[in-house]
Amino acid sequence: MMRPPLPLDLPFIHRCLELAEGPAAAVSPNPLVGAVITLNNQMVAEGYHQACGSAHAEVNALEEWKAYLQIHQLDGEAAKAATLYISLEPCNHQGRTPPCTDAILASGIGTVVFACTDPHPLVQGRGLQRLLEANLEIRGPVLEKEARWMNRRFETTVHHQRPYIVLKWARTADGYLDQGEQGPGPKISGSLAQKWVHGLRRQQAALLVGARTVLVDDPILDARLAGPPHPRIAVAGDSRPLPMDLQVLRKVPQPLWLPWPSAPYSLAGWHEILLEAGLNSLLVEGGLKTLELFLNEGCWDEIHVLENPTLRFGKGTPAPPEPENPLVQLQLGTDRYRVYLHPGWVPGQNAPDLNYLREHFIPQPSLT
Ligand code: AOF
Ligand code: ZN
Repeated sequence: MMRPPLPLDLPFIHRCLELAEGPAAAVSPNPLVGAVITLNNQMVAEGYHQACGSAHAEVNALEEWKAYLQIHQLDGEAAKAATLYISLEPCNHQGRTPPCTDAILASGIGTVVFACTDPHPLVQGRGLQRLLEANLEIRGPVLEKEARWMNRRFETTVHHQRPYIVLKWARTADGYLDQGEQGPGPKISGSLAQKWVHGLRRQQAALLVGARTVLVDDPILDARLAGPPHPRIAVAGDSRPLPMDLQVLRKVPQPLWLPWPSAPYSLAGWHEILLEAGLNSLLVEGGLKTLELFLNEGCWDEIHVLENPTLRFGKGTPAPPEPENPLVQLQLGTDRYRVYLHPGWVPGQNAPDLNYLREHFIPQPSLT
């Protein structure tokens, strides 16, 4: 039977979201999912989806549950009294892994509480339906906006057939990205901001830079200050080969190549290539021309700007204009940090409320 959630469901679904929220780079193109199993309102098992192709969250939690049953010498009757909490409706189809509904039914667990349904065309309520038909009690949705927001990369691919797009740039106090003809110039951001950028990188499936930026800046483009997984590297440009002694090519000899769009500008081709490669999110790190491709089409979800308030170049490549009303504005070490959310994301409607969103973008203590 489908029932509305109970107040006691909230903390357990909250824990599912906490478990799930990991490095999105590892699970792409899949969603982030967390699961908890309770018995008499005590948490006895938990699990999360760790990487694309590996076991789903509920399967991992069920493994722990089986061990709990054995240790405490409990039988099937205990399973009937147990509740499985899950941040996403269980799948009911054979993908890279078998349907989770089979595993849930085999476990004999009597109640399932979910945060949100799975928008994947092969699921869309079918997972819940199957469990209902087998007479399980189902409660939900719980924290639906928060759960969908956590999976905004996955949701964007399903609903808009494109990756979730994050633009990022660093600028001087007088509004320059680099010193233009004179080369990149001194590093703009301080060490704390760089650490934060590495955290932002490992949350996306891929990093994109223009070929010219790779040549001129010779960046390393990984997430070493935050740790693995490192996102895939994509390079935009014409097909001329780049010198193999560039730092990024020494590490990743074959980056994903995105041919520069020809007139009229269209990013649709890039979206196709990225989705085909299983990449559900993209951090665009420049240069200006590459950023402008996305800005001119209004094709972005988040913009992150780091500004060094004491560094001035006087001339060079101007930073793109910023939208109005940053969602977050704070000091990050020696830098000013601003985050913008595309107006298509409306707090309280297709995204969580403003306070939740702001909190979401405040750097985590582990990075400070
Ligand atoms: C769940 N629990 O933890 C996840 C789900 O190829 P597969 O087998 O990994 O299936 C991927 C699809 O399964 C993915 O598109 C999404 O619809 C769902 N993800 N479902 O029950 C999980 N990660
Ligand atoms: Zn599944």
